[in-house]
Parts: sequence; structure tokens; C-alpha cells
Amino acid sequence: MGCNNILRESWAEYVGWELTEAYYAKQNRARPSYSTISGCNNQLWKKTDKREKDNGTYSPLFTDLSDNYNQRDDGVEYPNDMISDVPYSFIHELSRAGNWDNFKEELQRGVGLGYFTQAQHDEFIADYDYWRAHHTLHWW
Ligand SMILES: [Ca+2]
Repeated sequence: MGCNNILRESWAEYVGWELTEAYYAKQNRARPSYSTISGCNNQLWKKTDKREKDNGTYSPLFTDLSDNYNQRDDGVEYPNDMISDVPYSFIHELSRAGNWDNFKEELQRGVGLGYFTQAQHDEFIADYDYWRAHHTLHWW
């Protein structure tokens, strides 16, 4: 695998974000819905970001399953994140998918488990499918 792996980098960003959020919660501070505390939530990621130039691999793929902020509210160029509060256990399973096809197959299970609707799932995955289709040198 190369260093530009969207699954791996996005997972690392999620862990950093989640730990920072947990720390703030422990300090009795409200969990910010759109936190820039850690800089790991990547809410400004766009499907048109290039891999290296715009840090395209540092996406909110995992963070968006947990956070309750829909960055689409900031503009149509951002993902329509209508999913929130997916259990960590499920997100962790997704992190072990290893490649994009396995990730998508696992994510689909979330519909049956009631974590989100099919429509929310389809909207969630659309920007990443677009990103993948427009990047020939990607490592998933
Ligand atoms: Ca979000």
C-alpha cells in the first residue's frame, strides 16, 4: 500500500478527532458539533480534492458517521452528511475493511442494523465513489 490511502488516513483522522472530543467531554465541555479543536474532522473535504495537493486522502469518511454536523449546510461542494451517532463498534469494524469494496459492503450492513436509512447511506457514499472514479492512482 502507498501512503495515500484514504481509508487509513481517514481512520487516523477519525481517531484523533474522537479522542479529542472525548477529552473535552471529560473536561465537562460540550461536544462541539463542528469542532476545529483537533483539526481532524476534515469537514471541508470535497469530492474534487486532489490526492496530495489538497490532502484528499484526509477525508471525514469515519468522522461523518459519528458527528452530528452536516457540512452540506456550508455549501453544495461538501458531502451531504445526514448520518450521526453510529456506534464505535461498527465504525471500528469498517476500519478493518481493507479496501473500498469491502468497506461499502460492510457499510451497507448499517442500514439493516438501523444506524441509517438506505437513502442516507447512498447519499453518504456518493461523494467517495465520485472521488474514487476521478483518481486513477489511489490505494484503497
Ligand atoms: Ca459531518
